[in-house]
Amino acid sequence: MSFFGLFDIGGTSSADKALEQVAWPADLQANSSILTEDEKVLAQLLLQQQQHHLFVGWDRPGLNDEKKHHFFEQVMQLHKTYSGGLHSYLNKARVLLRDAAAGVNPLEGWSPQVPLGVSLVPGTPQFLEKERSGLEDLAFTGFVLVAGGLGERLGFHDIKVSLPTESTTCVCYLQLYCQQILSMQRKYGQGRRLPLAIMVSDDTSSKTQRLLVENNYFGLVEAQVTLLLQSKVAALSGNNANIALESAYQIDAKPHGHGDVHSLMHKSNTARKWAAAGVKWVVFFQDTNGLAFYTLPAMLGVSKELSLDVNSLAVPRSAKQAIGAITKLVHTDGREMTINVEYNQLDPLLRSTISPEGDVNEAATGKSAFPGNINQLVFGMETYIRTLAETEGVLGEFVNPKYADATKTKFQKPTRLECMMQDYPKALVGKASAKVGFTLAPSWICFSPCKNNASDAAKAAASGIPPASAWSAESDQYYCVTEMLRLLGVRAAKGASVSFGGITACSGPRIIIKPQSAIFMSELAHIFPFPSSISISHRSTLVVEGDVVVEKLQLDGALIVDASRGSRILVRAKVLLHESNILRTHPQTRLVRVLT
Ligand code: UGB
Repeated sequence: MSFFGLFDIGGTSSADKALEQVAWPADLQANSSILTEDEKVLAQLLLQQQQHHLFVGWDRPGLNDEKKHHFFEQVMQLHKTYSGGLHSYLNKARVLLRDAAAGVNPLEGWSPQVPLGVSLVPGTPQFLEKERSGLEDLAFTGFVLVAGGLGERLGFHDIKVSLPTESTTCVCYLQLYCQQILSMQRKYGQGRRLPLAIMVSDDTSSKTQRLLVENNYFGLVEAQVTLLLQSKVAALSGNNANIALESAYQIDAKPHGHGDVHSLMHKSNTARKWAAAGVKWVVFFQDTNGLAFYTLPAMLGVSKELSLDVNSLAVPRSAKQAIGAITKLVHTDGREMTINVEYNQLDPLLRSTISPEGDVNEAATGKSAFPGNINQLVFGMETYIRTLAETEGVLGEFVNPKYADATKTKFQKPTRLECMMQDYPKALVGKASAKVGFTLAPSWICFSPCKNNASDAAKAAASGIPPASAWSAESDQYYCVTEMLRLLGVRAAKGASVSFGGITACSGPRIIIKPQSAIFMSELAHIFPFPSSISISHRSTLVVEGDVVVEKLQLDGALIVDASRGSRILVRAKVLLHESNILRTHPQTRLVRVLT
C-alpha cells in the first residue's frame, strides 16, 4: 500500500514572507518572544487576512505555550494542504460568501437540455451486449473509492466501510469491494493487477489502514492499493471569511468534500502512474453502495460506444425528487456542460428558461427527463490526465451557509468551502472534443447506499425518497441478486414487502453469490445453466461461494454451497430442501459433490 498525504509541499513561500506588515494585536505582540520565524510569518498571513480575532485573549508567554505552537502547526497544515495556500482559500471564500448573501444565481445564463445517455434494461440483449463489451475493458480499469466521509447522518462512529453489507455473511463494504475487484482481476485482468485508490480523511485514515492490514488487503496485493489522505479546511463563522475556533488555540476544521479526490489523484501521481500502466478507465464509487459494480461492465460498454470522457451512472428520477439531476447546460455565450444540477435549482431553472411547467414527468416514462445522479462515475483516462495537468485537479468550490438572521450576516454554525467529485465536467467546458453523458439503470441494480439513521430514513421514505438505511441497503442486495436470477429464468419467489419503523423493504429470499463465483448477469448464467430447474422460496437463504454449478434445486430452507477451497461443487438437488444444509469442498481433494 502506498500512502499519500499532502504534508510535504514546502513551507511558507517567500511570497508569503513578503506580505505587507500588519500591526499585531496586543495579545499576540506579548507572545512575540516565544514564536519561531515561521510562526511569525503565519501570524502575519492571518492578520493580513483580517483574522485578528484568533489572537484575542491569548495568555501571556509561559502559559499554554504548547497550545500556541500547536495552533500554528494547524495553521501551517491548513496553509500547506490547500492549493494556493490559506490566503487563497480565504480570498475565494470571501467572494463565494458575498455571492451567497447576495443570492447570486450560479446558473445565470445557462439553459437546461436533456443530456446524452443510454438507458439500460437489465437482462435484455442490449444490456448483455454492453456488458460483454465492457468486460473486455475491465483489464484496463482503475478503481477510486471515496471514503473520507464521517457517517454523521448514519450516526455510526466507526468507518462506514467496516459496516456489514448484509447480516447473512456479514461481509463488510471494504471486503466486498476488494473481493469484487479481485474477482474481476482474476477473470478479466489478462494478468494485470487492477489498482484501487481509497481517499481517506483524518477521521477515517488509520481505521481504514488497520482494516486492510489486519485482513491482508482482503486478497489484494498491498502494492495495488493507494491511500490518498484528504485534508480539512478552516471553518468560517462570518461573511468576511472569519476563521472559526473550536476552542482556545484550536481552529475548527471541516472536510472539504469528495471533490478533493481529483487533486489527490494528481498530486500523488496516482493518475499518471495508472495511465502509464495502461489504465484507460477510472471508476469512482461511494463508501456504502453494495450494488456499485453490477452494472459496471455495461456502463464501460456505453463509455466505449459513445467515447465518453465522463459517464455518470444515473437512476430514474421522479420530477422534483430530492436528488441531483444530470443535466446538459448551454450558456448564452455558446458554452456547454453536462453536470449534476441540484434538484432545488433544476425546477426554477427550467421554469425561467425552456419549460414554464418546470420539472415534470414525461408521459412515456412517468419520470423526469433529467435522471438522478448517484455519484458513480467512469472517466476516460486520456482526458482525465490532460485535465489534471491543466487544473491540478482543483475544481470549483461552493459554500452553503445557513443564515441565522434575515440580514444574512450571521451563520447558524460555521460553514466552509466544499468541492464535489461530480463537478469534474466543469473543467471540460470549452473543450469541443470532450464528451459527457450518462448511463441510466434501475436503482435496484445499481444504487442502495447505507447513509441514514433509522429515524431520518423513515422520514425520507415518508416523503417518497429512498430511505438509504442499513436495513434497506441489506434488503436491496438480496433483492438485486434475486431479481437478476429471475431475469435469467430462475423461479425465485418475490418476497412480500415488510414495513418496520416506517421503512419498507423486501422480505426475501436471501441469496448471496460471492464475487469469486459471479458478479455480473452473464456470469450468473454459468452458475445456473438450467434456470427453470431452480426454485427458491421467499423464506430461503442461499449462499454460493467458489466454483459452483447449480443444475437442479428446489430450495425451501438454507443452503450454503462453499467451493472456495478449490474444487467444483455440482448441485443436483431434486428434492425439496427443508432444512439447513452446508456443502463444503475438502481442501485436499478435487472432489465433485453432487447433492441429490
Ligand atoms: N466523502 C469523502 O470521501 N470526503 C468528504 O469530504 C465527503 C464525502 P455523502 P453527499 O448518494 O445520493 C453525494 O456525504 O456528498 C465521501 C453526491 O454529492 O454520503 O451528501 C463519503 O465517504 C450527491 O450528488 O454524500 O452526496 C461517501 O463515500 C448524491 O449522489 C461519498 O463521498 C448523493 O451522494 C459521498 O458522501 C447520494
